[in-house]
Amino acid sequence: MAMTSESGRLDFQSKLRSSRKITVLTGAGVSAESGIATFRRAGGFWRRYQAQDLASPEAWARDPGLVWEFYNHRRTASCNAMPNPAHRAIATLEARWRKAGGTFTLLTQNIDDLHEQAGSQSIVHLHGSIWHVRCVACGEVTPNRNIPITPAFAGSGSPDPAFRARHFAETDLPHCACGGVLRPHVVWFGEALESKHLIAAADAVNGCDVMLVVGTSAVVHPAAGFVTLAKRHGTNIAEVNIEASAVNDVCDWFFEGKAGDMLPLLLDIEPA
Ligand code: BJW
Ligand code: ZN
Repeated sequence: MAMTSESGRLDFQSKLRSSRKITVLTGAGVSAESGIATFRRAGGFWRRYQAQDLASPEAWARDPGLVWEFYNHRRTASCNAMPNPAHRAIATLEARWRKAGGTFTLLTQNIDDLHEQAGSQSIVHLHGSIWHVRCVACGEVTPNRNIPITPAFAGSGSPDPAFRARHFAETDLPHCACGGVLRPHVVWFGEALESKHLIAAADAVNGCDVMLVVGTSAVVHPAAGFVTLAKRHGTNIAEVNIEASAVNDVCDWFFEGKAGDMLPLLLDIEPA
């Protein structure tokens, strides 16, 4: 749909103000202004790889050291990043709605914790967390903020295609107390999202008055499917993005621009 006009913005804000239940879906674009790379297009390259090609069980099976190097680099970027005005505007909206007795859920595809740092509370991390690891042998999930992930990865992870890559041996990888190799606790292509997250997302969509879709290309399922599901439930949907996403045609409003510029203005309202 075409970019929403000024009167459309007022229409959106009026609808939002009278909403009891709000659900927000975010993607990599919401963290872009915090310096965290997106997945697709030009911004999604790490060395000669497209980011989503490393976020796969096939890449892990082929070369877990390379995958850990990629995540080690992203952990460093996430550690150095700060929430931006978009994260803060979403957190403020939640606080206002909670105080007024409304319901608010943030569904994020992002594995960083910038939403939490901004103060968001009701968050569903659909694709996992960069700050957790999981044992491939016993399945135990543990928080882990080590940078580098093991001493062998010190100084590794440069995204520069000219970087002289080295091969990491099995002994260089992080290990669980049981002896199994640890992997990032994230959801790769072909892997199932945690059922508790799918249930929470379905609950958030069910009966929601307004859904806000921010900074996602909306090509990855099931996350993108929650937008079309909301539409089928009769929810009004607003998109904030620098370009139209794959779900743009089901949106009632399209606010074209950077999330950090648009959200503080759009969400500067109190519940009715
Ligand atoms: C700005 C901005 C600014 C920039 N301001 N905006 C139905 C149909 C078709 C396919 C499928 C389907 N159901 C399942 C599939 C298969 C697959 C899939 O979706 N494939 C499609 C790509 C074709 N899905 C899966 O495999 C999922 N699993 C599954 O369905 O399992 C079923 C199963 C059941 C039972 C047993 C076994 C299996 C899993 C999907 C996992 C996705 N994982 C990743 C990696 C996570 C870990 C990590 O981060 O490393 O998730 S891939 C990657 O894509 C990552 C992201 O969360 C996700 C979405 O990307 P996102 O956030 O949209 O980023 P970009 O880069 O694409 O877009 C950025 C946007 O921001 C752009 O629009 C910009 O314009 C915008 N932007 N700057 C505002 N400043
Ligand atoms: Zn283990």
